[in-house]
Amino acid sequence: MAEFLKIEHRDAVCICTIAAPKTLNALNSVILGELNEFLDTLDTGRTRCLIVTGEGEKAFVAGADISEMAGLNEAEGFEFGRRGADVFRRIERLPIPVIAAVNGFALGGGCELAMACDIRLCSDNARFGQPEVGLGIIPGFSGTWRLARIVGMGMAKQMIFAGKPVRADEALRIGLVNAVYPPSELMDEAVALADSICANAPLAVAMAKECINEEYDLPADEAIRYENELFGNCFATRDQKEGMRAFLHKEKVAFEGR
Ligand code: CO8
Repeated sequence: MAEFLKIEHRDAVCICTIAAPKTLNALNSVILGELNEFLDTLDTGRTRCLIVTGEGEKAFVAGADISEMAGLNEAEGFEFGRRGADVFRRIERLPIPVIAAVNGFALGGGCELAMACDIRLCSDNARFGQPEVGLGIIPGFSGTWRLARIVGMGMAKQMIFAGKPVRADEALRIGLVNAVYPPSELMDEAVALADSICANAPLAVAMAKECINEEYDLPADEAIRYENELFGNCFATRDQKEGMRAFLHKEKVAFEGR
């Protein structure tokens, strides 16, 4: 039984809530371990979309736990960073889409967690930032890598060097989030988006995610070949046969993920 994670299943949607309210959901090594265990047991056949959020209305995740990091030596700092980065990479590579519902502060490791998700939605009171240099460290859960890919080098460097958080409207403007909602509507909107994803062919969604992730760093011709390969693979699935048959017969389709 997890101490800091609340897991709820709503049909094919799973909601994972980080719940450490005393520290605004800051990530300590116990939470990182619980996230790993959750990913070990997540059935991505049954669950077709995952939503990650934080408990309460104030914070998504206010960073890595500063009280735990304060006494670390160099080797321990390396290890703590590696553990967080590994969990976040697992989230990024899940064969199902992951939506971050950012309900308040997403600072440091919290912003990095949101960035490891495929899609970010936020409440209008959200704040995103990488304030690490103000603590004498750099982003350590792959923020230097992901932020530049999402918002571009210039804005990533400004956010990381100045450490000043951006508000929800600015996060929307720079493409760090896809949409901003009143706090009371955020989860309903996240679930509605998840439901619309779940209605589509799961293997096709998984292959589309893999293509977008893996092709990003490939030279153009290799990337195009990669997509071509997976496009061909779609035609070996029942979902493709059933989806196209249903379209041609003007019927609704319930994809099986086969
Ligand atoms: N770690 C530990 N405790 C925290 C954290 C945190 N990141 N954030 C908040 N808390 C605690 C506070 O200490 C406070 O505890 P207490 O009630 O016992 O005093 C409680 O949560 C409530 O916080 P505040 O009283 O500060 O609430 P405010 O509304 O005044 O401020 C803020 C909210 C602005 C979010 C403020 O709490 C804050 O600035 N928090 C720290 C944000 C931050 O710097 N985050 C980045 C941390 S570094 C990081 O994430 C690095 C990731 C990579 C790690 C690599 C490892 C090697």
